[in-house]
Amino acid sequence: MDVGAPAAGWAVDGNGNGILDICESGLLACPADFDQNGAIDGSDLAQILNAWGPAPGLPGLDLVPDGIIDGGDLAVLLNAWGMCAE
Ligand SMILES: [Ca+2]
Ligand SMILES: [Ca+2]
Repeated sequence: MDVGAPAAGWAVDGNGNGILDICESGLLACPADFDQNGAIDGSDLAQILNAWGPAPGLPGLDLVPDGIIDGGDLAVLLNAWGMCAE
């Protein structure tokens, strides 16, 4: 297990730049805050729902990186629902 990988599913470099995606945004506590407004809310939920299904080009939205936006990704978002910890 690499340092900085809190769970196996998060240790993904989806855009291939050599930096784990979760380490890249500076919003480690809030990976599901897609619009980066400081809260996981309806607008973030809408992005998940709009992208629902196969999503090979959406590593940011694919919270459980398996190339598909599905219930697993939705669950991550819902579990983190609310204001983000800074
Ligand atoms: Ca948000
Ligand atoms: Ca997924």
